[in-house]
Amino acid sequence: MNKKILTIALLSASPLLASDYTSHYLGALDIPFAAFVDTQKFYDQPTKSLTVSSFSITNAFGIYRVDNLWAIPTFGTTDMVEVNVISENIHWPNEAQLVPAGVTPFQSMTIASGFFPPYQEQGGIYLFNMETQMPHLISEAGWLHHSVHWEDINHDGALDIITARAKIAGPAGVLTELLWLENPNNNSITQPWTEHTIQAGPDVNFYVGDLNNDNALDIIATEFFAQRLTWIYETNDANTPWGYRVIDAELGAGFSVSASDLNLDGNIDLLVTNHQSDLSASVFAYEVPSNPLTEIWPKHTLLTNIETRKPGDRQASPGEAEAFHPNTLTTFLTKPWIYVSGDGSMRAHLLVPTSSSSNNWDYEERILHESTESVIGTAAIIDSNLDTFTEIYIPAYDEGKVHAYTFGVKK
Ligand SMILES: [Ca+2]
Ligand SMILES: [Ca+2]
Ligand SMILES: [Ca+2]
Ligand SMILES: [Ca+2]
Repeated sequence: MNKKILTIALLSASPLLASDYTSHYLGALDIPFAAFVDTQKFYDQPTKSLTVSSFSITNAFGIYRVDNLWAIPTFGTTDMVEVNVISENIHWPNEAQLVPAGVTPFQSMTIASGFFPPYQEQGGIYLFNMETQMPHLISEAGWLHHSVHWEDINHDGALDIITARAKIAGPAGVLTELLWLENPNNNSITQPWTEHTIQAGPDVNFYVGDLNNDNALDIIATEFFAQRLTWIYETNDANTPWGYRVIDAELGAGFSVSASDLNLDGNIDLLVTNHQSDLSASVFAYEVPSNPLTEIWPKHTLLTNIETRKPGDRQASPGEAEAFHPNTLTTFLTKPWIYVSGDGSMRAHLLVPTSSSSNNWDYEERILHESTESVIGTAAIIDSNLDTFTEIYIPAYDEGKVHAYTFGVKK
């Protein structure tokens, strides 16, 4: 074999340059009412575990933990793992996230909880001591919260919490706000943390980062009730510490937001979904302009007309969207694919870029998973066995299952 042929043979076998990937079903875990799935690294585990939040109007609530996740893709089966209870006592848990090291003198999680009444009443942010299984409410009760983000807002060396919340307030409508909870910096979790309102409007999901590299925080909120996408930014002015701008007033009921370089032009982009019951159900990308205060944020529709197939008044589509690489070796080398949990579409959708050009925002839609009866919740995307191929763990809420998929090179 001459050298040239050998080189071509090696390249064609390399997942780095493979143009396409196929998915493989690995099996399912049984978890009743599985709604949100995430991965976290617990101190007593060598690799990341799966955490699953579950809730139901039948008052079944739970946060579960699945260890030995590496065994699922490695053995091609879900039989090797077991599902353990973290808590079944928090009403309507949404995201459960490990607290960063050093914040509490023991391993703890934040549990953001609450839903529409009557599940609003006990909603709030709980610090959950994993050693004693004791939850401590550190925010005002009676609001529905979805998640938290840790950031030292007042620069005192102690991480504080940014969160968004909403309260159904009867005839007055809905109260919404983005706020931060001030860490008392004394290891105390038995008293409420001081609340600082940032901005009315944000309510469920938000992203925190520095999008324009000016060392000032940017928060992007998908306002569900006000139906718009907004930018909240840190200023240098102590009297007006936060600014606010509407990016898109035509979003519809805002749902998920994340940030990554989708078109591989070196600049971070926003990946946003709405949550609509009609054919305006969509996935959008927004580019961050060089002057985010004065310029339009260019908007691209990546997927629209998502059909809500689940019957019922409150059903809508999609859920969250997340950029990922089917093979982690191609990170930074090729455009990411996009995973979309369909929620009421009862499908898990994949968006595969059809061009490597950064001016092209076209995607081919593929259906990774389809259910006949179940809404699809928030998935976890991770290479659980470190073989460079990514796994996706997809909760099918009404089936009480978490389906596992992995990827391989298309032959
Ligand atoms: Ca602080
Ligand atoms: Ca910034
Ligand atoms: Ca970009
Ligand atoms: Ca893998």
